[in-house]
Amino acid sequence: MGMTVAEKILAAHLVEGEMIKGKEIGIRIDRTLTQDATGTMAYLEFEAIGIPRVKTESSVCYVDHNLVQSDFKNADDHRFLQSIARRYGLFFSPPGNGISHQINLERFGLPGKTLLGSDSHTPTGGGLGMLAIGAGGLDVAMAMAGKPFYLIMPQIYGVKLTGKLQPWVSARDVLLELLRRLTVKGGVGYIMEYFGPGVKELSVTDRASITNFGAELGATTSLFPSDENTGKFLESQDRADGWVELAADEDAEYDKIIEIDMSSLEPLIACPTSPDNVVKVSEVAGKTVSQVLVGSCSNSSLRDLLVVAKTLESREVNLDLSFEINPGSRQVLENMAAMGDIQTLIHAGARIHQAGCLGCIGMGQAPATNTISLRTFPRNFPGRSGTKNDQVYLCSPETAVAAAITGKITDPRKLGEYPSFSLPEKYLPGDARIEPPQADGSDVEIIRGPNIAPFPEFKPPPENWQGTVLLKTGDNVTTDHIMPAGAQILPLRSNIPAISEFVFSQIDETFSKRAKEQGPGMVAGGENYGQGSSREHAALAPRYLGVEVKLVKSFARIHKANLINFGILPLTFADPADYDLIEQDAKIEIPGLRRILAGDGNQLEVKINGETITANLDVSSRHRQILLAGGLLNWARGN
Ligand code: MIC
Ligand code: SF4
Repeated sequence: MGMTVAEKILAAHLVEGEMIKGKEIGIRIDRTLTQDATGTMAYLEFEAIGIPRVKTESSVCYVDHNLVQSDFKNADDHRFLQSIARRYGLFFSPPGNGISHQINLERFGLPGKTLLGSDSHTPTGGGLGMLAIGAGGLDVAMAMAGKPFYLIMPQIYGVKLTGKLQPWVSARDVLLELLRRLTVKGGVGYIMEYFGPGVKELSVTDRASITNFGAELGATTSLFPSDENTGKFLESQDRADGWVELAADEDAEYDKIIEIDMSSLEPLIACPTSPDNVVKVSEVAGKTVSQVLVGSCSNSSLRDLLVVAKTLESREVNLDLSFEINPGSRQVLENMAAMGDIQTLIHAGARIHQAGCLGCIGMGQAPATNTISLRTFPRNFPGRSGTKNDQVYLCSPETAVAAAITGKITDPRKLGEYPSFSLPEKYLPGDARIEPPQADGSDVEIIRGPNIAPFPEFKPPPENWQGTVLLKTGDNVTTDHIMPAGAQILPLRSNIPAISEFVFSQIDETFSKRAKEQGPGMVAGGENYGQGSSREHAALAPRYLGVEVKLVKSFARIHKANLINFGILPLTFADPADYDLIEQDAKIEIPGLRRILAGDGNQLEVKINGETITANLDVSSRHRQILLAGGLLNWARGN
């Protein structure tokens, strides 16, 4: 039987297991990326593994998230990361260079390679035909140490693209349509693979915008084939020698297929507070907007900013709103400047920021109280912008600029003729500040600021587990609920005792205090628990507070892997109706836990205030060893 592109790349990198859907496999990782907010912890973990130099083909350490330096903490972390890169043989991309995923497209990504990144939007690289997967920092640290990356062999969801996008409709609307149809859980357990005649109508950056936003479907990753457009893009980046053609075999079989006729799409928008709350722009048109932000790893390539600049030629930004541009990279900024389009943006009234994540993760740019903010970002989870009860809508650059002009949500087709623009045959590289690895970094001193706390130690689980339900949550709880980000909390990413004070603070401000007082704890939840970010802090910080068990209806992929890595038992209800039996403060017992972990049974008994229910323990034998050891680092040290 023929293979899909994803299956071909997996087969070429398989080092453990068999490619049977639903079974665990281990794959070789060619390349890694980290960003600063997850990177500090990933490198503390890498140091704990004790390898003198990264063993990958190439590894890049980016600083793109924590850019606001309101005290010493972020600046200290930047210097720590630079010294780590120099010591252990990594490329280093300093603050101001741009977002990891955009720079990976421009300067590093190649078709057919595997990339593991400590950020959930790593699949952006799938626009180039890369198998690019997001994971927790510890998994990335293991990959840098030359160890395989383990994942459940996903099913393949074929997305057949036909037709051609109409003026004022762009790649962003393709994924908004998929989110509308499939929801934020629709991709769990799948790789989304794009095929069909519509593929050739999309440039690499359009494709990357789609594979990036595909993270919101909960998919393991998303990818496109590598074709002539891929070759052309690499050529424009002076990297044509890395091009290989990659296509699915004629007789490849997809586990599911969904078709999108791009000609029939119209501008779409995700309403507060979930990326799948999608309607046509025309349905919410007329609402007053106070802020429009164009940027983020979803939509800040040169193409995206050019369409905005060209639309603003001889137009002005509405006086009642703040219109802000967060360029994806220094390369984008430099090319825009060389083409003269920065001037158009400045003249029209845009606020132009340094390249980076910024407001996308609440690092500044919080919107005003009770006002609408339109963003070309991938996430609008509640409070993520930094403002309580925020009203963030997610849309394309075209819809964003239409609102910037009119001051209201506006169908961009109302603006008249679509602007014409062309992309450079050769981009200015904009990579002068990317520091290559040192030949020998063994003498480099690691610079640690006072905010960098040592990695906490965790004990293996007892034979009979006893604890208390510390919190009961609903469906689709995000990692932003569990471990919020934002300008106040993000600088604590390298200090687990300090950041743990904020665990679940969005839902219940007393959580961390109660957890510390009540001893071993359990958190109960609904479907798709832990969707969103790859931040392992959403497992590590609760574990530090004594959360040792999670019992939910279903888990998001990366979060479940992070729970296991830090020795938290990931259980699901055998009968989802049992969710109703659980209440906060209930007493929980799991008798014979170590015996069960040491065996191969995939169900166990959980006593809730003395009443017994059955829970599923859906983990591999490797996971069992890790859980028995109290986490991956303990396990790795003992092996
Ligand atoms: C996000 O978009 O949520 C982040 C911030 O980039 C996270 C990583 C983090 O929390 O540091 C992600 O997507 O994994
Ligand atoms: Fe940065 Fe936002 Fe992309 Fe996350 S989603 S990497 S915060 S730009």
